[in-house]
Amino acid sequence: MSFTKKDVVLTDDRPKTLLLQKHSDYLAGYGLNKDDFEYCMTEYLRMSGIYWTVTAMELMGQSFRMPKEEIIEFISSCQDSESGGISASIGHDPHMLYTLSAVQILAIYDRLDAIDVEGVVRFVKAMQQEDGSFFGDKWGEVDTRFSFCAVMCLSLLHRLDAINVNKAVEFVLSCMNFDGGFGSKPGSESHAGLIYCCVGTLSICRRMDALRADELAWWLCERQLPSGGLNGRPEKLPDLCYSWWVMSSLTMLNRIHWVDKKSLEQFILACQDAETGGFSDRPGDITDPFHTLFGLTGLSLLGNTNIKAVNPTYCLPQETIDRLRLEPQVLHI
Ligand code: GRG
Repeated sequence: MSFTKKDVVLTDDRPKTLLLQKHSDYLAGYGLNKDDFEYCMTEYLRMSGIYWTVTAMELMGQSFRMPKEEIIEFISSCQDSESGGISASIGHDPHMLYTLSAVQILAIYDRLDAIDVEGVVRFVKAMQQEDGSFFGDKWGEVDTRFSFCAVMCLSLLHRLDAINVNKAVEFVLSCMNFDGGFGSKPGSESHAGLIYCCVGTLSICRRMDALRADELAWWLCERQLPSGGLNGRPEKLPDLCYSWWVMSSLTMLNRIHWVDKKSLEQFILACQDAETGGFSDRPGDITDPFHTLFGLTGLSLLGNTNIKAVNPTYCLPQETIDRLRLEPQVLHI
């Protein structure tokens, strides 16, 4: 019996070099027409969309093309004065995901003074539950993504002391599975996106010692398919964004060399669109800012020197992390 993995084929007409200028033009033009259908349909995640774009432009050295003051003004109008949390767009409900994106953008811009920092701290603290987990918002969904949002957000504000860090770590560790991976809550299937969140939480809280590093890294490197691309869990197609979720985790685990870097690089380059600019999930699909960021960050982790260094824990330019004097933990063995 033979087993074939679900995969894609990289045809010879796909791009093989990095098209930086195209990506800068694509992102600079994205959202210029506020009536555009795709732009309107993504209002519910606008704050994260701005984070993906601002970070990608920074990493390409193209930040001067972004309307910085307009973005800062927008972020401050999205903060809810009562709860202190930040929403995806004006008039939406505050949520941990968008609070983190807003803080990340302001960290890049060195403009954390533009929001009520104590309000953000109050919001994040109020989301922590008795078992150490975090709600995403007042409606009470629990997910390891929100644990990561909480600790990353507070660490960028130098206010990790506001929550019970030991309990936050304890909850994340209760989500560890038999394969060394993590899911969204205790007993949930291991998934590379959630593994990034859990490893990132432990990196910020400096508890990387609690991981089963070899087992976890083995599971992560098994995500690579014959095309060179990575999937997020067994039996799934490759998706460019796992070049970030998997490779950032392996970088924090100091085991990035367990993946075939050359074939992953070829897969990432093949996901570029030579006409429109930007990257897509798989070769030939429509591009978007989310995959454009993770294509660039994936290449940065692989050592491409045309892109600035990205920090594997924070998914922010390393220069931002250095300026804030943050020291996320990376395994040395
Ligand atoms: C600072 C970069 C950064 C992120 C903040 C929100 C968050 C923290 C992390 C999200 C991690 C995550 C869950 C990523 C997965 C995203 C994704 C492609 C989900 C799709 O799920 P499925 O089931 O995908 O459709 P597969 O590939 O398994 O079919």
